[in-house]
Amino acid sequence: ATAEEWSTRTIYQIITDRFATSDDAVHPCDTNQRKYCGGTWKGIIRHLDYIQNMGFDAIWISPVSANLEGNTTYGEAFHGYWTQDFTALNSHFGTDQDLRDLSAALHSRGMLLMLDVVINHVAAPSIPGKDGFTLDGFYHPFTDRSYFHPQCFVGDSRDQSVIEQCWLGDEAVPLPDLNTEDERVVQLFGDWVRNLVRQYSVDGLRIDTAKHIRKDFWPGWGQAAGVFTMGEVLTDETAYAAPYTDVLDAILDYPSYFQLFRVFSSPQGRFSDAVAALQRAQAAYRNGLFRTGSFIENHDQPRLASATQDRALITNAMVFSFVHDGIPITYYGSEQGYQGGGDPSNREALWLSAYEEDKPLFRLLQSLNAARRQAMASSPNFLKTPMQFYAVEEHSVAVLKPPMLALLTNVGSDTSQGARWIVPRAFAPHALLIDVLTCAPVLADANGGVDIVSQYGMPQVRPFLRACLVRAAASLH
Ligand code: ABC
Ligand code: CA
Repeated sequence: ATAEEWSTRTIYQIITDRFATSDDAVHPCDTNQRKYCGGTWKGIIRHLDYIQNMGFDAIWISPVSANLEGNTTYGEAFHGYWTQDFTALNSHFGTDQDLRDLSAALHSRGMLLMLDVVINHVAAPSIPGKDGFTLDGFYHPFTDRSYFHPQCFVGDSRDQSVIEQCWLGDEAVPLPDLNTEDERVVQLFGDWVRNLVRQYSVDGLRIDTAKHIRKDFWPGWGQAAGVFTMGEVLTDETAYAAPYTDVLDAILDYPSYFQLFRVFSSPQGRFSDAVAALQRAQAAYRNGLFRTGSFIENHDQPRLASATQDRALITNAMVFSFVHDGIPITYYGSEQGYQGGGDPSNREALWLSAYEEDKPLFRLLQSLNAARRQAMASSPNFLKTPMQFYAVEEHSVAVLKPPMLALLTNVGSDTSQGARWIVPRAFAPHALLIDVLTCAPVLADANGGVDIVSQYGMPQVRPFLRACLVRAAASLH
């Protein structure tokens, strides 16, 4: 699918090993062990109703290539980022047929499949020369050391040539870096991705470690892929991330993430900082924030609920992601209130939740997906209108993306401090607005402005449409 098609979607991010087992067996799963827990592609197929009921119409799953087997200092390759053989699938996740079935099952529901792909590196059980390990003959199709950059570790270097040509990982689990300057490697990866996309009817790609490969590698490779590409550029600097939006369809918006996490994880965070970051991104990225991946959690970062238990803050964070210009991405488990901290604690098994749908955050995501869909349907310009920020205060902000208006605050539920949003001329005079979360009606004033005071730190979403009815229908169901 194209970037255009993806921009209408919302994505549910899955760690394949941790989402669902093939037969719904409830395997124990201690995240600290960093071992395979038994999740599979078949398991995902069994629980597509769960994802679709929440309102998502796309999923992003773990890398699918065959990984290093056995244990390491950092456990097993359950996350899928430790490729050994690009020409084979990770058999822990299922068979070739299972992956095709998953793709077909998604498509028959009108959903899209995004694969995570790792082409910067492979993984090694040891540094070359130690414990009898050698790069020669260990990997496919990169059969000998001539396909790799010489060993040196990226560490915390800020030198871009080191970032691109040295190795990630460390001496315990090195990630040998492929020589993506070598034409043979360029050719092999072009063929590889073309086949991968075709074989499994893949709709989009999340590109791991995009900043660790030279920028001019990406356009040709993206052309070979022929589908939407979204790069992971892990940085907190907008100016560093921006050039990657010229060579890929989109990036995951990490620079804004860091500010948003700060604001939504504590009443100490300031909206002025977050808004500044978002506006920098709107100005610096090739398509502004359109098509960027917007997220507050993923498998590398601590879950929001590990930093705050305040339902009001968490609700505000979720709301924002759905009023965003970009593509909202929700990390599996947040709907169940999962609270894991950083890697590996944030990779909990979802089957331990019993996939309970009658949960407040599950319902919230349902409402927000429905509201976003209604906004798109009722207003053809919704996706093309950049969000605008009004009434920016340290602890509150109004985000207007017509017909949606999100009134956000991080004062939290534990305070007598209120928030007040005054937004002039946002709607038609005397327009009837309905809060998506509470169904409460509000009338805009004679100039189409609103003046609203918050209760208990909860956000308000007031689109001029009947999202409320959609929600009522969804909760009957
Ligand atoms: C394993 C263990 C970890 C252990 C680590 C050494 O080894 O599980 O507990 O600490 C996969 C697995 C991981 C595994 C790694 C390494 O492989 O999922 O569990 O960790 O073996 C991608 C994926 C990620 C994946 C890989 C590797 C890459 O999303 O899941 O990890 O294929 C760099 C890369 C980034 C990469 C990340 C893990 O490492 O750029 O693409 N993610 C700074 C640097 C970043 C760096 C980051 C983390 O540190 O600028 O380049 O990311 O090391 C500050 C933050 C900083 C941050 C800056 C920008 O902002 O505090 O951390 O970035 O505020
Ligand atoms: Ca590299």
